[in-house]
Amino acid sequence: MTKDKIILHWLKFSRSHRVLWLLEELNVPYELKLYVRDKEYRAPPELRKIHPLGRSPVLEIYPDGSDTEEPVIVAETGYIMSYILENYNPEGKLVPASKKNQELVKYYLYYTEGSLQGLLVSLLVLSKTSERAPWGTRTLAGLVAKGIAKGYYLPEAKSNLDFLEEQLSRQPGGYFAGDKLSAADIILSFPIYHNLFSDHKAASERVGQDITKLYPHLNAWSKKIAAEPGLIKADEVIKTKL
Ligand SMILES: N[C@@H](CCC(=O)N[C@@H](CS)C(=O)NCC(=O)O)C(=O)O
Repeated sequence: MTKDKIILHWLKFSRSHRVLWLLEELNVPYELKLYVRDKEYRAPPELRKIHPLGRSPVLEIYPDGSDTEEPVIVAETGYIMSYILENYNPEGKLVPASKKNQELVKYYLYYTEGSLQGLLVSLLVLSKTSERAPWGTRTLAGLVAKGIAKGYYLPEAKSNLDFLEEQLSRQPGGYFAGDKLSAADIILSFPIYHNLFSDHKAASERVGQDITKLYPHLNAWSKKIAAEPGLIKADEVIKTKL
């Protein structure tokens, strides 16, 4: 077991839950620092003391538990997850057996935040346009935002979901990289399960089609993810602390 003191800076309703899940899955000891969003849905300013971008997740690591040394700060979910797997996973848990699937996991660790997540965040931001626009301009602002979403972000998001559906349909085990849970599934859980399929009715309305019918493999995978013991444990950990 590592002697490093690992602090996870976890923000409510955020991508940081995946890091908590991974730490639980690997039985890595950690401390939690919890943050709640303000009324503008932003992270509190204290997070900027840990990393200048003020985002979550962030890990603050004290090598060998020493409080006197400068901590190692690790940001960006994909990098954080690689860092944990490389440094705190001597038994190689969650690592797929084949080289091909190991490479696929790496791909998804980059892809999820690099290509997919930004599209979903942009759609969310655009959907708030009319309520944020000055009074009197709301209808027009809403129409412009809808036009941008329809003209670019929605087709791009759909093309990514088509791609993921196709990728998953080629995996007989029903996971993204092989026949068991891997870090690929954990990182994809936020955009696919939490953002879309956990409230598939709302997501279907935004997409304009029933996403459970459009993406049956992603739907079945989401149900499996919801029942994953590591995710359930991570949810429980938070429930006791919030
Ligand atoms: N690409 C970063 C994104 C981190 C990020 O933007 N996190 C959001 C939560 S989902 C955040 O901290 N938002 C705070 C804010 O917008 O004030 C990652 O993968 O970790």
